[in-house]
Amino acid sequence: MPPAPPTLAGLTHLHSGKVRDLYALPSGDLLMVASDRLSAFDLVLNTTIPDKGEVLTRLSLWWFDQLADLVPHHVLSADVPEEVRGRAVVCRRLSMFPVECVARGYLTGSGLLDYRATGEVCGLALPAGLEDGSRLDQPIFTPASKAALGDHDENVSFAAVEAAVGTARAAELREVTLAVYARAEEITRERGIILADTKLELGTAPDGTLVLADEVLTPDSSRFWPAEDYRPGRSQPSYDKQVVRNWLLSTESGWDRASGEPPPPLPEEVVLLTRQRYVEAYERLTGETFVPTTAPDPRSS
Ligand code: Q0Z
Repeated sequence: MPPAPPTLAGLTHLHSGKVRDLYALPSGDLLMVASDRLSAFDLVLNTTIPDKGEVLTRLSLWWFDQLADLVPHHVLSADVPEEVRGRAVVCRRLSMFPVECVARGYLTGSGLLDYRATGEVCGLALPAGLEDGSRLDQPIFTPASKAALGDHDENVSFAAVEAAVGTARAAELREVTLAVYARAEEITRERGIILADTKLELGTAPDGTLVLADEVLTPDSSRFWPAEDYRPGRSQPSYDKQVVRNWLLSTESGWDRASGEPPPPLPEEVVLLTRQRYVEAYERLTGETFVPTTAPDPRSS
């Protein structure tokens, strides 16, 4: 069993995703907590990756800073309860759009499946002959409807977004999503990392301002591929999770993905290599050394 979400004194637990937990603060703001949990093959593993929550939280904060001239973000403070220090942020409670805002510069995953079935992704016709990992001539906005926990988001047409949020807001969502992708892709490319796609969550403040929420441009919300290993025509190795996937699929794990059995615990070397990949992604992207926040000592104070 994966670890239960932490209970935090005085806070109301609102939602849990596969690897994150959201709480309401007495102020009316939200506390978003990134755990060290890891998902693979759509399952949450029963082994955690030390520092993953902190690395992703810090990476997301760094990206919000890189994007601040394009779109305001929801983060108010990193001053959080000590038991979640380093891996949580206080954020403004927004009215969220009921759509995942995805930009793709490369074709893979659900976009590839849709393309193979119809020649289109979200109603956008793509040229014939594309394969897994193909770079698109122009990045595309491929919105998805939010599914219940455990279900997959469903790709939807731009017209469906217009029907859900209105034509003017739909155009804004597309514009900001593609602008964020363009900025981020330029940054990752300079650092030898391909940004294949990214998923954003946007909301509005009480005055109607569009605000970027959730986590942004982490390996959990985006596909990062090491540029040196890029070869279209096959599935690309994942920057962060490839070691985990390879081990789970190896005979050594003893796990049969089709069995319906939960995956076995990861060996220590797989945990440490995966932790190192998250740290390396953070350091390569930000140019900063990752120094973990000192873990709170439960015996102190
Ligand atoms: C984000 C999610 C998580 C489970 C709601 N600033 C905001 N205002 C209103 N709602 C949200 C946010 Cl970030 C919001 N999620 C996604 C996050 C655990 C689900 F940490 N849901």
